[in-house]
Parts: sequence; C-alpha cells; structure tokens
Amino acid sequence: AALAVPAATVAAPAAAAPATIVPLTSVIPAPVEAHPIAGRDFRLGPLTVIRTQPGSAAARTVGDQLARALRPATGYPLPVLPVAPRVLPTISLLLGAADARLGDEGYRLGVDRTGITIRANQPAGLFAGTQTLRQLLPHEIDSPTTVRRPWTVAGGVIVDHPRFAYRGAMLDLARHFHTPDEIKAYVDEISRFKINHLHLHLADDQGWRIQIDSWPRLATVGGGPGTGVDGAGPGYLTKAAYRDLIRYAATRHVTIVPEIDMPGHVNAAQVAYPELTCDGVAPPPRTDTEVGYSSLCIGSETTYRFVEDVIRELAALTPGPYLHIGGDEAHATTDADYLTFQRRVLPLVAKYGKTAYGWNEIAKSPASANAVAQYWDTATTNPTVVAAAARGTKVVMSPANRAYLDMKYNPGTPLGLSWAGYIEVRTAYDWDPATHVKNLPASAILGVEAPLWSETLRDLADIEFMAFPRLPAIAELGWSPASSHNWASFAARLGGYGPRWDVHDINFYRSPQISWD
Ligand code: TNX
Repeated sequence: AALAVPAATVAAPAAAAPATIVPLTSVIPAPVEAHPIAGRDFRLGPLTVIRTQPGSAAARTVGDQLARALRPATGYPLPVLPVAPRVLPTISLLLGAADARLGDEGYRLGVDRTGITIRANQPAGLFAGTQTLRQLLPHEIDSPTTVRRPWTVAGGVIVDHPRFAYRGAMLDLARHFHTPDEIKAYVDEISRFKINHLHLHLADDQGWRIQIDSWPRLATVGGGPGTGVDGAGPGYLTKAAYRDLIRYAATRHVTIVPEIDMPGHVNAAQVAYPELTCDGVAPPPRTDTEVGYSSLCIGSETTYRFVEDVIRELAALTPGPYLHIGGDEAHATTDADYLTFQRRVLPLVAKYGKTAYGWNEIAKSPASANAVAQYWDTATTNPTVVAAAARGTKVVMSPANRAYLDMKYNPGTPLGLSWAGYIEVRTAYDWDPATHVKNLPASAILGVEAPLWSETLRDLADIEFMAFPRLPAIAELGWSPASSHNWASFAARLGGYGPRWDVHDINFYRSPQISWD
C-alpha cells in the first residue's frame, strides 16, 4: 500500500494484470540516486532489441542473460545485437564513457521514451544495472510463463554504485550437502540484490564436500553415505562440478570463496584420515550439532602436509582472491597451539597466491595482518579485532545476532537455531556495518556477509525460507549509502518485492513486519 503507484498511461488488454509502473526509487538495494522524469516512460514491446557494447563478450553475456530473464514473461523475441536499427526501441548495454565515481560495479541507467541505456565502466556494472532494470519492470516479469500486460518502465535516471566492495552470502554444505543446482539457484537469487561473493563452507565435523586429489578419502568418506547432520546430508563436489559452479557464478558477477575450517571443525577429515589425530585413532563419525570438540594435531608434521596439500589444490581451483581457513570455535585447541597453527597456516595461503580469510578468532594471531577477519561475534566491542585492524587486518561484518540467516525469526520458526537470538527482518536491517563495533574504524570494513548454516536445512525451499527476506536487508547494508538507510523505505520496497518471489515460487517468509503487496 505504501508503494501505491500511478496507473500506466497505456491501457492493459482485457483480462491482463492491472497496469502499474514501479517507481524508479523502488529498488533493493536502494540506488545512490534516482531521478524520475515525468513523460519519459519506456514501454518494452515485441520489437524491442537489446544492443550490447560491440567487441565485448562480457557485455554480450550480460545482454543474453537479460534477454533470457525477460523473454518468458513477455513472450517477446528480444534479440541481442551489437548494433541496433535506430527506429527500434532499444535496451543498450554500453561500456566506457561512464563517470569515474561509478567504479567497477556502478552503472548509470537512463530511461526515456525511445529506450533504456545502461552505461558502466565494467561488465559487472552492466550486470548490476540489469538487475535494477528487472526490478523496475512489473513483478509479473518474473513469471516463467507469458503474461499479457504492458511492460512499462518509469522514465528518469539512476546513478548507482556500491558502498562496500565485499557483499557476501555464505552457504554451509557440510552440515547438509546442497547440490550444484541448488547452489546455482541460490546464486541466481542473491545476485539480484547485487551480492558479489558466495562463501561455501566446504568442510566441518559432519562432512567434507570438495574433492581433494592428494587426500581422496576426504570427499569419498567425508562426503559419503551417512554424512551430514542426522546422516541425512551426503554428497560432495567433484573438482569438475566445483569449476562449473565457479563459472556459473562468475557470469552472475559472483565470486566463490571456498572455506575449509581448521584447526577445529575437522572431525570428518579425521574419520577419513586417522593420522590427522594426535593418537592416530579414527574418531567416530559425528552427525550431531555439537561444536568445538575436534582439533588437528598441532605438533604433527602430517597436519601441515595435509593443510598445505588442501590449500594448494583449493588455491589452484580458485580464480577469486580469497581462501577462507575457518579458525572459529577451536575450543579443543589450546591458545598457544592456535597461535602456532596460524603462524604456519596463514602464510601458506599467501604462498599459494590468495588472501587469507578466517572467522574473527584469527585476529588473535599477529600473522593475520594481511588477512580478512569475518566478524561473527555478537558483542559490539572486541579489542582483539580492533587491534588486528590497526595492524592491517580487514573485516567483513557478519554479527551473528544481525546477519546470521540460520537464526529463527521468532520462537515459532520451524527451521533454524536461536543461540544468537531471534532475528526478524528489522533486526537484520537496523544496524550499520561501519559503526557496529566500537573503535573499529570504517576504513577497516571490507563489507558484509550473511552466513547461512545448514544444521536444520535440507533443501532449497528451506534455504529460501531462511534467506528471504533477510538477505536483501544485508545486501542493502552492503550496497546502499548509509545516508539512505531507512526502515520505512526498506520495508515498503520489500513489500513490493514479495510478488516477484511469489511469481517464480520462492519460499520466502512472510514477515508480519512487512505489508506484503
Ligand atoms: C557457530 S559462527 C558456528 C557454526 C555453527 C553456527 C550455527 C561460527 C563461525 N561457527 O559452526 O554452524 O554457529 O549458527
């Protein structure tokens, strides 16, 4: 209701959906600037063509994806061409001559009666602009089948670029495996909100989910039958499947961040290779949800051979800059051993050309100065992380009581956990990553991430229920300027987004805090 919009000037055919035009400002995450211009609306029609920057394969890919997104609902052919006849209504995706403040991911989107032009410095900006454009079309645009209605986009100009470079989501494949198709579907949904990193938690006590050639039993045993919470989440990614996933995500401008958690959370590895324990005896497989009981054997050279092999193979698989080595909840490792371990392991990540990334406990180690620490602490003071930031450590903000998508919304939520509290949409939205931790300077903040742990989640419908609608809240904190932060505005835009999820069957939580259209 808060989003009531003027009726379209073009009458809809009989039996078509009501003609509405989405306001230029009704986008998640909120754009930096949106200037509506009356009388300049564009109507997508059967003759519309998509023109992409000549000579740019990446721009062409963005154009092809946009066409694939718009064809099913409109039923229009939407050919993708390097040049377009002037007389035809055109959506242009052009590189260069965009303003410098747009950076690598920003874009300028202009809508007038003859067409829509998205300009960006880089293909990532074109991709971001097309995600905005999808939201500016009526929600029926996400229908998998043809809908007869006018497809009008409000006239005006949007200028947009991200607040933070790192905007992430995390999926836990260890507690329950999620298939490549499920992961791809998640990439599709999160990239709509301009999330640009997907962190995959690939190993934990209950399972190991990535093929490692030098230690093959990690995947075949650690990802074999009976693994996962309640033994109900077997599976692993072959290297081929993982590479395919990386490519798929890359075309959505999402970088995959692999995580192998250590020195704790390693029971599955020790079941597969008993030499990774200090006494050489295989522990029983674990399918419960306890944490903090397993540790690699810090004094053993076998441990470092294992760690280096895994890091080397993962780094070779990974085009992105980050390699996450976990480091959380190492309650079965002494403090001295933890420091010994990190002094050897953090530099190993750099040795293989990657930036080390770990949960905020790595800030205890002086070796974390060139690393990224993921802040999952629920406290708003953390002198250890502040001191690390002073040495150069960058921080991704994922405070568990705000950003954890596996926390229940309220006591009645059928899925999820509650150790960090209940997180309704407003709780997920109403905080500022740059000022959240006392004395942690904004300059140390690389961005935000919304982790989704899978102890209670089995399938894609479960993932969707926990991620939506909170993931868009975290995405907005990562992208939109702090000055635009406004709950009432976000709530209204989110309410307007609900029908988009409905129309392509996303199992989102209908939070009572939102008035859903
Ligand atoms: C804590 S947060 C963990 C995970 C659990 C999660 C459940 C963190 C770095 N470690 O092992 O899955 O809580 O919410």
